[in-house]
Amino acid sequence: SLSRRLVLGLALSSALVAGPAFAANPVKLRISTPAVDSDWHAKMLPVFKEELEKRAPGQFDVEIHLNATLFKQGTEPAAMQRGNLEMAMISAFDIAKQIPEWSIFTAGYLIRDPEHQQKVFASDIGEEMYKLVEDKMGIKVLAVGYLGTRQLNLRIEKEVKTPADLAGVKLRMPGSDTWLFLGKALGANPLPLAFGEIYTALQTGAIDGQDNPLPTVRAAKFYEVTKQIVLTDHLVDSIFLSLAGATWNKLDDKQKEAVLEAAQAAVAFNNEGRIGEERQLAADFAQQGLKVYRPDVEAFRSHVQKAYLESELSKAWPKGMVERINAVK
Ligand code: KDO
Repeated sequence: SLSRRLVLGLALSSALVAGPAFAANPVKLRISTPAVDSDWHAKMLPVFKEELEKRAPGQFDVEIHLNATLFKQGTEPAAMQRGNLEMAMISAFDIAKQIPEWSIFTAGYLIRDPEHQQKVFASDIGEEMYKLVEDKMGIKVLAVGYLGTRQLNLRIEKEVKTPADLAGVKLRMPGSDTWLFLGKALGANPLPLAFGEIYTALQTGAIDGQDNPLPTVRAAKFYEVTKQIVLTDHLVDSIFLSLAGATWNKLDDKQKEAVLEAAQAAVAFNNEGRIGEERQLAADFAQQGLKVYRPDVEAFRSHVQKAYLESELSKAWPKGMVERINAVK
């Protein structure tokens, strides 16, 4: 029939036309993350989806997969590189596995605060470092979000004032060399474990503690199975909202702009919510009966900075980069 031929003809022409996807055939963007639903970096994903829909109606099909149900924590970059996943929120630790220069952003006590983080990545430093990710990993970083400032959260009652007090303490870290290095630099005995297994490990005593920003301690309910929070402020952590290069390259300029703007809107939502909540949470946890205190932060800072500067990791850092990062005001 004529209408059948018309439909076939349309389908054929849309398959042949390069450039913007047709509304009937939107670009699928599956996002995989270990984040739990009430954490800010999970809540920012529907914002990304809405903002993108506003800017490019019908052109994208954003699918959000939380709790590492689609891909295991840390496997997202490889999945994007192999063409099995379109989007993820990756960490500097994930990137450092493939680009040693990036381990600079895994170092404790380098980025000073969320504002410093935003400024560093908005500067030529960010431009250079993102280009490495694009060139060497084929991954496009869309925007950097503030994951929060990492603190120690322990189930044991021992008071921790200096790195020496962490000797023998089984501290869960995410599973990669650079994460374990950070745990060791803090003075602890680091054990690798996926995010989704922390709660049970705390509950059963398989680990003595974990480190995460306070909003995550709340969202994942770690406060239910721990006794204290030691405010070390040891890592101002980032999360990079990223797109597989193959997907990025399929987009036309307008779609690229829409994706970048939606990513910015999402991280702005995350940053605002997280920074506001983070200010409140120490007091909230104390009120719930957890012991919350500031250790000798200078002792942690000098111990951690020394460990990084004397390590193999820092040999791969771009020349002069520490100074350039420090100079960002
Ligand atoms: C974690 O496993 O402790 C961590 O905070 C590491 C981050 O890089 C990130 O993967 C995060 O978990 C997840 O998004 C869960 O919040």
